[in-house]
Amino acid sequence: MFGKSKTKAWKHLENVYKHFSETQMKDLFASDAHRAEKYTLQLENILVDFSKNRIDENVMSALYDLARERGIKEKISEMFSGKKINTTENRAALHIALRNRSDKPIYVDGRDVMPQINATLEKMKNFSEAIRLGIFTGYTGKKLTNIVNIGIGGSDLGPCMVTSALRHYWAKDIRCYFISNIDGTSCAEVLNKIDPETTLFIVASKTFTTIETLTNAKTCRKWLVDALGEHAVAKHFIALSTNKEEVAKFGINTDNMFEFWDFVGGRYSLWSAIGMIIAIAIGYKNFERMLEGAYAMDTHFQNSDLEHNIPVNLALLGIWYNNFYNIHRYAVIPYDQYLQYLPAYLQQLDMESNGKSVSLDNKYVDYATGPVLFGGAGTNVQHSFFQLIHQGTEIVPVDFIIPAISHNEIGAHQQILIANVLAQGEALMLGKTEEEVNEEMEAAAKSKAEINRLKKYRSFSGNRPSTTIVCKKIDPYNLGMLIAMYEHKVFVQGKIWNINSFDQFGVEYSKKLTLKILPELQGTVTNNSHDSSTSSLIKHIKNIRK
Ligand code: G6Q
Repeated sequence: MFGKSKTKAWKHLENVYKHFSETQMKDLFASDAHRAEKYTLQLENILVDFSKNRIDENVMSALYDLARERGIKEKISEMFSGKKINTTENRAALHIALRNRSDKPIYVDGRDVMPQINATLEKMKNFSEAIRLGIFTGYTGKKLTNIVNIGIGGSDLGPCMVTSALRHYWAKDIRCYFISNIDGTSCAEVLNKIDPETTLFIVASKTFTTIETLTNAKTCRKWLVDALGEHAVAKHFIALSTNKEEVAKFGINTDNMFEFWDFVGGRYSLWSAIGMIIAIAIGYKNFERMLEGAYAMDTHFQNSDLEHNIPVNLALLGIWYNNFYNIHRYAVIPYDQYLQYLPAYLQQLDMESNGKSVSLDNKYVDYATGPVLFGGAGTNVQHSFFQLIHQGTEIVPVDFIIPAISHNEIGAHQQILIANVLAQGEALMLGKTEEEVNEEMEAAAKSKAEINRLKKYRSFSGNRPSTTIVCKKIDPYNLGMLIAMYEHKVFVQGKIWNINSFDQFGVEYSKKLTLKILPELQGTVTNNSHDSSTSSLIKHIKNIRK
């Protein structure tokens, strides 16, 4: 496709890079009073300012050419049409159907998937309302107010991130908990806090075969049965899955099962039944608002030209750094405490989708694909890894996300928060020269010797890229837009790299490896086929646990 056997647009970009790479953003700002305006896009209440990136018109036009060459518009249409773009698993990728608010049908194998999606949404609506109103109660008749989601990966990160992001919208008497890790601590810490009579367990697993989730669910089931008896299970356990058979085998009545389908990838599933805990916490109306927000972004993504398309622009910036500047990392820093889990969520979305090395043409790629993503909530991270982002030898492009209005407007908190995020972006871009340090220190009456000793340490190279995403307020609608924006960004990058963003054989491989070692640890099997490190670690740990 490209890489070693480079395409025209790719070669052109290499050439553009050669001439542009040393350009300083502060010079571009100085020479163009309209730069911010030129590189800002807005969709409803979300504004994306990408002017503090190492780009100019020439660079962007070459990047748009690459997107055109890769047929991005056509590929977007393919996804929305229900084509089986997940070729290695022979599946469509239809998370967009889950939030399709139009009357338009979407076909897979000639069958419209919308009726089943809408039927499940209706069932979710009824169930979540019945819980919130205390109509569906626990076995002893008490209202179910402790909602525990048991799931991992895609069946945990999305629901956990969204419920945390929308904490402000929770019903007053509802408490949400998440059990994901197989570490017994994960279960123990939650079970210690809740009362069986008022607890609903939601077992969320697409396959219903994931060892962590099933083990955690079994432990919780036993805890409940010990307290209330076997008959209580039907009133305290529901399942979210694509696998009816396994749900029944586990002992959850399939009447209490909320279905989704194989065309919904785990990391794209929070819009489906997997979002049940969200609907219970914030109410179905708000859940629906989130779907509407995502739909607004979907519509924008589908209909806007490349130049005005927010996810496309974000994707192209990532390609520019990853494949031309050889910067294979980026950070997402939400300046909002409620969004603290967003980086972890995006880490899965991005790294599981585009952490691939084989192209759709069944060839090993000879170019970089998905970058390493990390992040955390600001301002906290300014006091930890931001040192490296400001002065380290690694360049880390950053996405800053900031709501203009907080759900907790207390005194000057929000203004101080906003001042911090804007200061970071400006400082990263401008930097500070040794001359500027010199002047500053002279003004502070420092000695020549002192200035010479410290000026290098106190200077900043600058020209460090960032994108600032301002959201009016983190409400369900805007959050839906924001998440969909990142989903589509990842999609576009996958298409440019010509990889399948919708499979995850690496995740499945780890699941299998564990099942091989487990019986050895339990002493039921001996196996001599490991490398010597693994074998001696097994032996060492078994000795300690004797
Ligand atoms: C997501 C991945 C992975 C998956 C978990 C849990 O896209 O496939 O994170 O969600 O491994 O799988 P189950 O939902 O099947 O338990």
